[in-house]
This record gives sequence, structure tokens and C-alpha cells, in this order.
Amino acid sequence: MDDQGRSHDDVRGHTVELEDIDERKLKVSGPKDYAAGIKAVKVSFQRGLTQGGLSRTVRSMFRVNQDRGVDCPGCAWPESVTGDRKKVEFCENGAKALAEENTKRVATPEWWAQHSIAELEQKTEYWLGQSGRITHPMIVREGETHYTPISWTEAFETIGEHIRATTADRCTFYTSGRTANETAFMYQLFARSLGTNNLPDCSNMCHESSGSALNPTIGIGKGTVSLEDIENSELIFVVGQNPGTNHPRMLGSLAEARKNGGKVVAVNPLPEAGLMRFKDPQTPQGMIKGDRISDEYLQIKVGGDQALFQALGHILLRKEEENPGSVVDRAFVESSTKGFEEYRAARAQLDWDEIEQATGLQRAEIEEIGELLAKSKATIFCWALGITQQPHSVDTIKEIINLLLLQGNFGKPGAGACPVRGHSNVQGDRTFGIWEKPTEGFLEKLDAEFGIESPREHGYDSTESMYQMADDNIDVFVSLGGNLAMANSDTALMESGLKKTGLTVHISTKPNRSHVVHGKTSIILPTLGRSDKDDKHPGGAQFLSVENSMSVVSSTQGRLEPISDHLLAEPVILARMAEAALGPDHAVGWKAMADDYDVIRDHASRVVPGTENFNERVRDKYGFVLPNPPRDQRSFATADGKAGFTVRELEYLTPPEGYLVLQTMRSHDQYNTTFYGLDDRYRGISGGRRVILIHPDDLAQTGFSDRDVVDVVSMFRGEERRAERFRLVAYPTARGCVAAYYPEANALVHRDLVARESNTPGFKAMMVRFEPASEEARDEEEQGLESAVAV
Ligand SMILES: Nc1nc2c(c(=O)[nH]1)N[C@H]1C(S)=C(S)[C@@H](COP(=O)(O)OP(=O)(O)OC[C@H]3O[C@@H](n4cnc5c(=O)[nH]c(N)nc54)[C@H](O)[C@@H]3O)O[C@H]1N2
Ligand SMILES: Nc1nc2c(c(=O)[nH]1)N[C@H]1C(S)=C(S)[C@@H](COP(=O)(O)OP(=O)(O)OC[C@H]3O[C@@H](n4cnc5c(=O)[nH]c(N)nc54)[C@H](O)[C@@H]3O)O[C@H]1N2
Ligand SMILES: [Mo]
Repeated sequence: MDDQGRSHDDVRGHTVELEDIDERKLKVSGPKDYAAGIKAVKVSFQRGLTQGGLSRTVRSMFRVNQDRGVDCPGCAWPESVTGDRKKVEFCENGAKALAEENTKRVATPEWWAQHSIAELEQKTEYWLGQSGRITHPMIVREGETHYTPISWTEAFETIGEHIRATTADRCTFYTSGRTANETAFMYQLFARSLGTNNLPDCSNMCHESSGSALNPTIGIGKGTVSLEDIENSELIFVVGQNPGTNHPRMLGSLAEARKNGGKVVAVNPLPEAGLMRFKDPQTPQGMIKGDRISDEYLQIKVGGDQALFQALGHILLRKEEENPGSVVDRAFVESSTKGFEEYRAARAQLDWDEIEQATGLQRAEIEEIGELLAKSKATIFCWALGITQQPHSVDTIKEIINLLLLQGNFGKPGAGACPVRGHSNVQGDRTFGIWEKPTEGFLEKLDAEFGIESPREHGYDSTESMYQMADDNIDVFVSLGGNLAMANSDTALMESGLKKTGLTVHISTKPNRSHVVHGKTSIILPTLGRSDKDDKHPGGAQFLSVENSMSVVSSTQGRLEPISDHLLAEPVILARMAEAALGPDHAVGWKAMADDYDVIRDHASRVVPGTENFNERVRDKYGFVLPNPPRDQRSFATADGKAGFTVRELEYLTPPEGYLVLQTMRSHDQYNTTFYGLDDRYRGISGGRRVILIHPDDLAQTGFSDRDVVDVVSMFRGEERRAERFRLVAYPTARGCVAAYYPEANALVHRDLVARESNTPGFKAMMVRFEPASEEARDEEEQGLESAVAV
């Protein structure tokens, strides 16, 4: 391979010159009442064909989530480890994620030469991502206007120089959740070998609140159910989650649960299509008729969930009192929990008026759900970001745990807690050591294994990293995947922080905004994606592993010809970076690990609990399941071995006069900060993303009309932030709660608006009002709308 990175005949793809993408052609047709169906299959294949061509599409799609196949990079929903897998275990959005990765569009050195950074800074995230896969290592030095190619050797030397020129606490190492277990293990080892726990990750912005609530109460920061539990549960709550878009394969599991007699309760301010009906594209009859998904739908106000769960607790205890022994699992509560009496006392009284105000629900609706819950002998609570990104998120999740504990819903079939993770390996990354607050136990084992001395002081999470960058306290920022400029809160602060940093390093597959708002020196290191073949090793092709939302570790191996010969696998990049920064005599055998991933797994198996005989077990057909004490033995690894009830004050979001609560969410056509297109099909919104969904009655009160162009102003602790040019769209969301797409609305999130304890940004808890957009903006938007047909 040419280490200079300057010859381009070994790039298999083509550059595209994209027009500026007009995001003003908004069409609104209203929410759909079912998800999936034939259209989903059609879209899957169309996107694949446009991006990667027939052969790459077919080869990748049929290998997804199969034995010795590639783990879908879409989401962390598990596949069956016992039953037979379907011939095609993927969904429309998994297929789109693959199509994005398998694209034959390339961003070559010529492409970078044609576009100055100043020009790229004006482009949308959509435009940047659609430019294709990055083919060569690139650099921009202080004062330069364009990225230019750099050899791998020189790139690593430059990184090494920067790291050696500063102290470890002035470096921060971000991880996005696509990173495989082995890579994550090497990365945290690298940071700790340097002497820092500055290991922020996307989990900080995602399910950190779940971990912060679960660890102290049940002694594990993960979910406690298996796929079989879901399919055999009596009652499943789906709270703050939009599975039709974000975890489509979950719909199959919910449909299965209903077939087995289970009931599903959806709790969401939006009537998401996937929560209503599911047309299973894997069966002919499912495709036509469709299965109903939820039996009950509670259209809750944003931030009202803690109130709902307190009310349900009150109802359960009342019923228990009326009919002792009928609801509460007394034996379990006595043997395995603590804090029950305090909890019972706290829930004895309930102010129903306040509960109705906080939730926007009627008492009768909640009583009905309470009835269902009281009767169920096996209940699961599933939740996602609708309840992890608010100031009181940790308290809300602890309230779920209270409910589960009351009825003994741990360690029995069909029952448990199920935080539905996002990125396909975000859970594995944490298991393998990506954490700014590592436990002493983990560090001791790591130090013993490698003969290093890990720092004990906790490091920066993603919010804190942003602060430190903005305060000029960071000299080196390394990003293993991801796009922190767009993903984090307070966009202006985040971007100013990146620009102040001495060196930013991005290990990436595609161009994104973080490459464009870069440090004084910035290096892009292009890497193999999940579906790419990784065979440039002395021992031949290597595979990696991931852990899904239900603690199953399995292998993943790509088979596609990489788009360029200049890409390196992530473990190789990390090893060479570590050698450059730590010198050739460092205690850790970096090269051996990069040469043969079995070596990484051998090391990890002696550090990460539950991965003993890693290399052997990961080669089993469907991998292996990590230990999970609440699920496996009904035991809790807390300090005193008991699971804890908790009592917290009721909290909910109360907007000041003239303000509404804004939540941000994903469209059906995006993967976090990557956009596949402009079609949020299930919500019936296409052609544009700068929209605010608002209840018609709230709209009337603002004095604006449907489709008016407005500026959005957020207010936090007396500080205002503004995002311009959004279109108001009348939509059946809960009263008082409006919704916009992430990341367009991130500029509105004040850096200090975070969840207590977890420090997760309050992406679903902004207070906003609207102001008329400038006349010029309105005129321009009208031109965009002219060609659009309003349905
Ligand atoms: N196709 C696709 N798949 C993905 C992703 C993607 O971008 N695209 N992202 C991945 C990642 S990283 C993650 S973390 C997951 C995210 O998966 P989700 O959590 O489903 O993601 P969001 O789009 O943020 O949706 C949040 C849902 O919560 C609801 N909600 C908002 N506020 C509240 C509230 O206060 N209470 C309740 N009960 N509900 C509320 C919203 O209406 C919305 O339905 O998806 C993963 N999978
Ligand atoms: N307002 C608002 N903000 C949010 C959220 C929200 O709900 N609302 N959600 C938050 C959540 S849950 C999350 S998880 C974060 C997501 O934050 P991130 O994980 O930082 O963002 P992504 O958009 O997933 O990262 C996309 C980039 O990853 C790179 N990439 C893709 N595949 C690979 C690969 O295989 N290897 C490498 N090295 N790079 C790759 C590509 O260059 C791509 O541009 O955003 C958070 N931000
Ligand atoms: Mo996430």
C-alpha cells in the first residue's frame, strides 16, 4: 500500500458535485397510522442502489445480523440468539445506514481541493454527508484554507508531537457508539496510558441518565431483559421512544408479544406511527393487514413521566391495601430490597390535580393503566430518549425502578427494565471501558494486565469537554467516529471550543461538520466501516465484536471491498497513534493487538468481567450473553446487595407565560447527525427539516398561522438563544409541547440545561417562544414553497 496517500488510482468510486440541497420544499400530509409495510422494503433497496450499486447492496443486506455476518450499524436492538433468524434480519433504516456506508461516492483529495473550508462551513450537514466516503488521510494546518493529503506516517507523527507537547489532562478522547468492543478497549487503554480518564462518549448525551438511575438502585447500569422476555411479557410499556423509526425491528418483537397475549402501553406526546400499527415486511399477511402495536396510548406532556409513574405507584399501593397480597410481591420486597416503607409513605398521598397538570392526562386514563399494571404478573418497561434528556430524568427512571421493584419484576420471565440503547455498540463501549468515571475495580485489573498506572481522577464527559474546550483548556481532541459539533448542545459554544483546540483528530468515514469547524491543526483519518473487509493483517482477515441492548456479545465482520486502499482499520489507527504518542518502549504491545484482534480479546478477557474465554465464546454461532445479576439470579450488586426504592420530589416542566416546551427528535430519514434524505415519512413531513410541530390550539394562541416562518427563541436562566427560520406546522402533539428535529435545534440548548446527576443535555426540555422571521427570510422561504404541493 502506498503510504504517501497521494496516488488515487486505488480508489473505487466517484466524486459527485452536489447542488445545494434546497430544504425549503416542505410538504405536509399528516401522521401515518402504521409503520413498515411494502414501502419500507422499496425504500431500503432504492437507497442501497443509489448509493452503492446492485452488487454491494445485495451482498451487504443479506449478511446483516446473520451468523458470521455484519452487525447492523443501525441500532442496538438484539436479534434472537435461540430461535431461527429470518433470511433477512434488517429493517428499512438499517438498510439506509448500510447504504450510506456502502456508497460509491467518495470525497477524494481533489474533492477537498475544490472546496475551501470557508465554503464547506456554509454547507448543510446533509450536503457534507452525501459527498461520500473519505478516501485519504487529510490535514489542515493553522492559517491554511483547504484540507490537503498527508501520509499516515506523518499524520501519526504530528499527533504524537501534539500529545507529547502537552499534559494528558489537556487531551480529551471522544467515542461515538459505533466503535466495536476491541477498538473501545484499545482506546480507553490509550487514554489511561497517557494519564487521563477524559473519555467522553455519545452515551453522555444519550442513556447516561439510565445508567445513573440503574447503577445505584439495581447494581447494574444496563437493561435486565432478553428478547424472549419481551416476546413473553404480559405488559410492556414503551415510554419516550419512537421504535418505528429508531428501532424498527423492535416492532416485530412487540407484535410477537401481542400475539402471545401481552399488552402494550405507549407513552408519548406524539402519536408515532410505529406505536400504532406495524405491517411486518417479513410476512405476506403482515404486509397487508398489519398488526396493532399498542393497546393503550397515553399522550403525555413532555417531562410529565415522573408524575405518571408516581401516580401508578400510588394506585398499586392503594390496591394492595384494599386487597393485601394481590399486587406487591412481599417476599421479594422483603428479601431483596430496601426503602419500601419510605416509598410507601411518600406515595400514600397524591395530589391528582397536580398529576393531571404535569401529565396532561385525565385521572381516569391513569387509573385504567394502573388496573392493567396491578393485574400483570410480568411487566417490562422500555424507554429511550423521551425520558433521558430532561433535568429530572434520573428521578423519572428511578420511579420506573420503584414500580418494577414493587411487583418483583426482576429475574423472572417476561419482566424487567429495558432501556433501549441507541448506537449499535454504545453499550459495549461502556462495558469495555469507555467511561470518564471508571470503577476502581476496572482500573485495578487494567493496571495489573498491562503494567500501567491508570489515573484515578475522574475525567470529562461530553458536556464538560465542551466547557473545557471553550475555556481554552484542551490542546488535543480526538474523535473516534461521531460528530460532536452537531451532536452536542449549545452549538455556538461547542464550535467555538473546537476552533480553540490546538489539534483536532477525527477518525471518520464521511465528511461532517466537526471536520469543518476544526482545531488550529486538524487531521482526518479515514477508516473502514462495519461492512468493509478488514484483511490487511499478517494473519489475514480479522473480525470485531459488539454488545447489543440485551448484553449479547457477538462478532461482526465486513466483506465488502473498501472504497479506497488508503483506509486503515480503527484498531490499527489506534495502535499507531499510541506508539507515536507513547514511544516505542511503552509497556503495552500495541502492534500485536493491531495485528491480531484475538490478542486484544485475550487481554480484555482478563479485565472485563464476564468475558472469560472471550475468543472461544465469541466464535459461537450467536456469541454469548454477559452476566446480568438482576436477570440471572435476581440479585443486586449494590453496596449492601439490596435493590433500592427511592423517593424523589415530583418535578415536571413548567414553561413561563408565553412559552412552550420544546423537545427534539429524529426524523425517519436520518441517523443522528447524518441525513439520508428529507422524508420523515411516518410523520408525513417531507422536503424540509426546519419545522416546529405544534398543537393547533397552541398555534392559535401564538397568533401565528400554519406554515408561518418564525425564529425560535429559547430561554434559560434569563439567557436567550435564537435559531432562525423555522416553519410552524399544525400537528397532533400534546398541548403545550412542540417538537423540532435534532440537530437543527441544538443551538437553542443552553450548556447548563442538563439532567442532574447524569449531566446529559436537556434536549427534550427547552422553553421556547416564537418571533416573526425577518421579511427577507420569509420571502426566501416562500420561493422555496412555491414548487411544493401542500397536501
Ligand atoms: N433510523 C435511526 N435509528 C436510530 C437513530 C437515528 O438517528 N436514526 N439513532 C440511534 C440513537 S443514537 C438513539 S439514542 C436512539 C434514539 O431513539 P428514540 O429515543 O426513539 O429517539 P428520538 O427521536 O429522540 O425520540 C424520542 C421519542 O420520545 C418522545 N418524547 C419526547 N419527550 C418525551 C417525554 O417527555 N415523555 C415521553 N414519554 N416521550 C417523550 C418523542 O415524541 C419521540 O417519540 O435511536 C437509535 N436508532
Ligand atoms: N438535540 C438533540 N441532540 C442530540 C440528541 C437528541 O435527541 N437531540 N441525541 C444525542 C444522542 S442520543 C447521541 S447518541 C448523539 C450522537 O452523536 P455522535 O455519535 O457523535 O453522532 P453521529 O451522527 O452518530 O456520528 C456520525 C459520524 O460518525 C462517523 N462514522 C460513521 N460510521 C463510522 C465508523 O464505522 N467508524 C468511524 N470511525 N466513524 C464513523 C461519520 O463520519 C459520521 O459523520 O447525539 C446527541 N445529540
Ligand atoms: Mo444515542
